[in-house]
Amino acid sequence: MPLPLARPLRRGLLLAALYGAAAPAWMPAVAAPPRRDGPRYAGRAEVAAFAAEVASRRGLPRRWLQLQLAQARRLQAAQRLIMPPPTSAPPDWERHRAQFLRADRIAAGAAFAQAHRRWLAAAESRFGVPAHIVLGIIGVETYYGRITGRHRVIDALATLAFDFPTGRSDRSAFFRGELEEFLVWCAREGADPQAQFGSFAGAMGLPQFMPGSVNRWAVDFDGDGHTDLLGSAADAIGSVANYLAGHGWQPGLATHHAVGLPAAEADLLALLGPDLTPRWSPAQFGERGATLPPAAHEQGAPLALVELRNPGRASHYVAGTANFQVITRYNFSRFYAMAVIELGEAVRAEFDASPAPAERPPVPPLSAERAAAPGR
Ligand SMILES: [Ca+2]
Repeated sequence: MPLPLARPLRRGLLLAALYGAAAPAWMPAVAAPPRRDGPRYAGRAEVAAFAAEVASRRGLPRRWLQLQLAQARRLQAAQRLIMPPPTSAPPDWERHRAQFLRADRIAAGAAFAQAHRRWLAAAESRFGVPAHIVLGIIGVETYYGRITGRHRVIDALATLAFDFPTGRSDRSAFFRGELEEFLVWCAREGADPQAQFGSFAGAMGLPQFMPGSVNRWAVDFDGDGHTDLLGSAADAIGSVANYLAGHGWQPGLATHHAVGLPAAEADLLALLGPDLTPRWSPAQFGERGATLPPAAHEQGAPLALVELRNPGRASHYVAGTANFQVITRYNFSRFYAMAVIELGEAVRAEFDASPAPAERPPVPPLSAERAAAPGR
């Protein structure tokens, strides 16, 4: 294990600063980091014990771990935002959809698709995950790199590991694990733990992977020797596709089909399962009085009736496949999955409709892409 070196992996931010307004649309916006005025974690007995545990468990230098953790500061925003709001509005699919299916986000997605089309094609070829699904996830997560989080990851994770707020189920053990994974990643990459920025919960980069997911699912898709989900759109694209493939994505299977509802409420209730697991064949949908397009019958794959609620108004329904459920492994929410799919489809349509720029360089053959993208 090489000794960790200070190499901030924020090439995207640095490039965006250098290029100014000419920076490509997908690049992260440059924003001043928030003030860091919480108390440091130096001197806390449980932090020192954690450093010793991680040192022995993961073979990292104990002194380096202690030095890094001692510089972490308690982040009030993490404590506040990890708590659910006191009065949250009931789930509303149309409102949720409207947050993401906006013309500006769709245009940003088309620009991102244009800039990185060869990596999207390479990821689709290698992992079987369609480009528009990857585009939907990166667009919902970070607006194509514009909103990747302004909090120091080490502050966020240390706060939730050692000062998880009371009043809800304690998830500090999960965040201790994520803090450990973060330090392992920094050591492996030679990245400075004090210079990594992400969400209030420690999610990182264009796809907002938690550090444990970075270590398990992220890939060095551009083959530069580093796994960099913030500075390398190629790595982000390959990593999202690898994550979905690793969670059971079935190449060629649609995510969902339109569905006509049965007339009888008993049939509707029967088709609405307890979760998103596809339990019914298209023929069984038909027996319950639900109608499906020919493609659903041709594919023949099991389906789940997915309700997307609109309080006070009619719900929206689709027939979800196993691939719909796979998207919820990224974020456990049917609204999330449907927003990813619809944003991805809108970006694809925008990209397909936009004229090819005169200066668009030729796309290398996919075989060359595969050669440039080494193994997981
Ligand atoms: Ca890379």
